[in-house]
This record gives sequence, C-alpha cells and structure tokens, in this order.
Amino acid sequence: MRLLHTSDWHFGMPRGTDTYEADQRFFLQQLYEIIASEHVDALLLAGDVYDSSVSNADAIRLYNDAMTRICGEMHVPAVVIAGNHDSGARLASCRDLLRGAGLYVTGRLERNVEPVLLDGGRTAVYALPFFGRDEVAALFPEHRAQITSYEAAVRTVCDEIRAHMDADRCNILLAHAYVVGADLSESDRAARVGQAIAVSAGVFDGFDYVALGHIHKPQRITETVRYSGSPIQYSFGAEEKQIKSVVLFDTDTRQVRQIPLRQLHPHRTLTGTFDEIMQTDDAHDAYLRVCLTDRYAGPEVLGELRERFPLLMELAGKSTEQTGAASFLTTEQLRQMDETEIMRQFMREICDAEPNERQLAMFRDALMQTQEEGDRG
Ligand SMILES: [Mn+2]
Repeated sequence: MRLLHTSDWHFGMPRGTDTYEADQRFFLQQLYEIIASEHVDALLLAGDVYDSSVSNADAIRLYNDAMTRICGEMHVPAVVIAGNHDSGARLASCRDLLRGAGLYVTGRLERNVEPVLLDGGRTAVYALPFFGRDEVAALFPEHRAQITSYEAAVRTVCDEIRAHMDADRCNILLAHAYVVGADLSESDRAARVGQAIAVSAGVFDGFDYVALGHIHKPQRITETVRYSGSPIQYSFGAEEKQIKSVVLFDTDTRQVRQIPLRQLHPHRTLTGTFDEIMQTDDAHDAYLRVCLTDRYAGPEVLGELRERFPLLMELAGKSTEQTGAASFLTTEQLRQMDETEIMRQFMREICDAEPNERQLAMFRDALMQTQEEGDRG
C-alpha cells in the first residue's frame, strides 16, 4: 500500500499581524491532488498540526476541512499524532468516534500502543504522540531507574512496541522527535532550545519506516528514518532554499519517494542598496525581508518598500545595531548560541527590549526544569 507522510502543518501560525492561512490552503489543494494522482491509501501526519495548543477558530476550520475531505470524501484513512505544539487532549477529542470515519488520532502516550492496522492487517502503524520523560516513567514504573534521559524514555517505549510487534507485517512508526544530527532551520528554534530531548536514530531500529515530525527541513536520517519536513517555508534563512515536500512510502516495494510542493509565497531575503532593491522585479509573490546596505530602516523607507512589495515582512538597515530592530540569525549562528543568548535575541526581536534580571531568572528556572524533567521544551 502507499502511505503519504507529512508533518508540521502549524495551522494558526501567525505571520506578523496576519496568518499563513492562504499558504496552508494552497498546500492542502496540492495534497488532495497528490492523494488522488498517486493513489495514496493512507495519510500519516506526524504532529504539530496546530501551531498553538489553544488553536483559534480559523485554524480549527482548516484542519476540519482537510480531514473531512481526506477521510470523509476521499475515503483515505489518516493517522495523526499530537506534536509538542498541539494540545493532545484537544486534538484527540472524540477519538473513538472518529476511528469509525477513518481518522485515527493519538493525543496522549499509552503503555500499550495498539497499532492502527491497514491493508487487511499487512501494515501496522504505531502512533506515538510527543511525550515527556515523566510520562514514560509513570507508565513504566518497573523501568523508572533506567529512565535517566529522554533518549532512555523513548527507547523504553520503542522496546515495548518491538516486544509485541509482528515481524510479518510492515511496521511503521509515527513519532514527533528530535533526532541528533538533524539539520535545523530558523523556524525550529524551539527544537534548538530543546537539545535535552534529542535522541539517536538507533532508538528507532527495527521498524520498516519511521515517519518523523518536528524538524522543518525535509531530510533522510537513515535508510528507514525520515523527516517529511513542514509543507511550507515558515522562516527566512536556510528555509528559503528548502524545497518542501511530502514523502510517499510503498509498503510492498519499500521504496521512498519525495514529492515536491510549490509555495504560494516563498520566503526570500534581498540584500542591497535601496535602488537595487526597488529594481528587483521578481519578488512580488515572496514573503520578503530586506537588508538595506545604504540606508537607515526608517518608516519612510518602509512605506516606499511596502508599496512596491506588499508582502514585506522584515526590514533591516544600517541602523539595526543601534536600534535593536529586526535582526537576522543564520542557523550556524543559532547553533553557536546558548539558550540564554537565544532568549535575549528573541526578546530583542519580539519586545524590542533586553530581558531584565527577573525575566532572565524565570527563564533559567524554566530551562532547568525542562532539562531535569526532559519535558516539552
Ligand atoms: Mn513543528
């Protein structure tokens, strides 16, 4: 059978004062076409359906429309897990009822992971939502002493599945996790801060295909472990160059194929003098950030640029250093910063101010707690 792997839809993600809804609808249209033209038998959605655990009405409508179309009208079953951005309880509401409609949602980790059986029982999908180390320790009290790291927690869960798995089936694992060595983008900042929950790919040994979510760049980790990546470019920098895609996995041939997705509005950075940038004539459809080399990033300049480029999202000029306005970090820079530096940078970008001592102390407390508990960072 043919499984389509996707993740990190992030419905409801803000884009300045606007949203990505038009981009997300454009993606869904392509998804429906791919499901039909590639004769997809089931959809695997590896978490971060929503951008926020308190998703707004527009985001919920988008998810509702997608699942109604895929499961209800196209009669293609979908297996969905909650990511760290989702509220597992909300996502899995009415889950028993929805199974009857071909929508299999897992919001919370359970000790006995019952697989979703497809293709007359020839394919088994084990669906693991994002979980914390403490949850695993509570579910497996007899292993509590060994669960000293997040990786040990994930291994405990996978060992339990492997112990009950039927080797005659094609065994698929659906999970939301950060695998050591995965290549990050700027929209993965949460993952970078959550280094404490990184696991090695070896914990997923034994499955025929591991459909991962969490990291937004599509990438192959091993022969069988893969990130589909987000369907949409959600940040500037490295993500501008990524060709977003969904992954087709054939359970009979075990072949994997990436199917590229078009972007309604690609992210793009233009660097140059004001005149050079005003003369760029192929950037009208792009979400833009502009770095001026010869002018200050004042309101008049912004107004002029906006008139020519209505989708301008970020502007930096000569004065950036002094005013603390929008700053741009490469993934490489992000990698070299520690958590507190990333937080400082975040405050500068979002609040236009340095964090005070009280905020820094709160952040350190929260960070320490996260690292101790291996909690959702
Ligand atoms: Mn994500």
